[in-house]
Amino acid sequence: MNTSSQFINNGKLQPLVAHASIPCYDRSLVAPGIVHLGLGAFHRAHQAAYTEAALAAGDLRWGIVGVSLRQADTRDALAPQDNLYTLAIRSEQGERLQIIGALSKSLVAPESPLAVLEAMADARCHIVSLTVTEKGYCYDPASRSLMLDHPDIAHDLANPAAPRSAIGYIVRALAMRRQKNLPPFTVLSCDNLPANGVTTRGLVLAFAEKVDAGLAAWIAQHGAFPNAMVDRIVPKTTEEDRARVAAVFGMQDAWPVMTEAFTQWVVEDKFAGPRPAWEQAGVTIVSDAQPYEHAKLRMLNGSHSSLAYLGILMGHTTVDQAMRDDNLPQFISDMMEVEIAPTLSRPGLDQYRAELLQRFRNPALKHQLHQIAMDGSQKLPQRLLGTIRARLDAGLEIQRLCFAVAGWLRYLACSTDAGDSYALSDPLAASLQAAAADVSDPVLALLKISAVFGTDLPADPRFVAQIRMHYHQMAEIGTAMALQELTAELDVMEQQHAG
Ligand code: CS2
Repeated sequence: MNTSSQFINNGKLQPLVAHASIPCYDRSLVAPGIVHLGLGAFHRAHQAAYTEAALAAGDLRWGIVGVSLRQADTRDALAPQDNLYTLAIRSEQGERLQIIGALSKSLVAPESPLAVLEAMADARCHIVSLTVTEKGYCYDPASRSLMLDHPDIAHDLANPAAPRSAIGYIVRALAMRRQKNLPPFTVLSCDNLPANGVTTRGLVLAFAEKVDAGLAAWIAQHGAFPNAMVDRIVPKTTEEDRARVAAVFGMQDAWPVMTEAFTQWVVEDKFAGPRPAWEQAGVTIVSDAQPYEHAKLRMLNGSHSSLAYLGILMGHTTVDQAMRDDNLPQFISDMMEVEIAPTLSRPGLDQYRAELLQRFRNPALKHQLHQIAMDGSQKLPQRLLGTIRARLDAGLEIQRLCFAVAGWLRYLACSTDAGDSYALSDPLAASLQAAAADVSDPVLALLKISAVFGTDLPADPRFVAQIRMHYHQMAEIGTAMALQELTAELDVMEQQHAG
């Protein structure tokens, strides 16, 4: 294996054309049209790839200034290689490599907050996009209201000129633009939140109102926060991935990104100013993204989280491995078909389900269940609990959804059924773990965490009874056996219904 110590950069792209597509435009002419907060792998495999196509089509206004809000690792990896990186698109058929040039600059916010604010307040910047994960919004997941006592929000309200949080940066930069008589940028959330644009708008306005009522009114009147549904599976890059890219190139890429061939982005046509011609790169521009976003959060992410919690308890490691389990794939497929799809309004749900199952089976991705399992407190409300509420309102069965939620409660005890332990990564980890260890009634203690379950679900006897039953069944006979029994029972019930 050739593991040269040379790194890719602008001057070393030509020899790579035999192995990868490379930027075909003059990177030195690109303007900083987008500031992106949250420079993780997902952004680099998704929005940056669409923007790369817009740049390649000749519109050089859309270079991306990527901002890491916490760590320096991405900037440290990418800046020495002129912010170039490899996108490796993997399927069962093989791998396609593309070098992405859309990232013009990478910044680390805690090191240079002013540079970040100046980039956002630059007249050439028209869009501030975000992938800061659910917890980066500093909101209460159940009510989606800004947590004024969140340490980052409290800090930013006290020091608005030197923010830490994404919301603090956005409000400060908008204030700077207003002062400069510039129009606001469009705030484009690309996280898996329900109504991500509307939700972000609510948080930005709640923060702005605390700082300056005039500013809040200006944002409310002129600001734009389109909702968007984003979709592409992006597992964490491993050392093996780096070595593979280096072996092909004969040159290192400090941080390539791995993904699947499938990609989707549905964005509402509600921009405050210009935007890239993303539709020519395959983005679907719509007037209302909600049907897509609901379907994606409930079908894809709901299934993903269920696979993660149940799969981990059963001893699986990756999504494709869990999809080779004897009972899990059928359970997931039935959960989507019988319990989730009827709550949705997007057309083509049968085909969507089939595509999702196919994507989950992709053996080339090695998507770790623990990656999906993290931050469950922030994910469950929109992935599973909203669906449960919709079904309860309609008087419908919630068995499979509750089995998955019970799986999360069991997962919080940090031990697989075989007794292997793991760490819990969740902003509410301390209270979740304390409740999971409650000696008298762990289920009740967990369901009382209102940031996750609200106050309605723990008060609903249908929900509580289902969760209790599955939780105790899993504890007694193990997750695999509990799943097998549930599947057999539901098969009989559903056949009787059909007959
Ligand atoms: C996953 C998502 O990590 C997770 O929670 O469910 O990142 C998922 O892979 C993407 O939303 C797919 O678009």
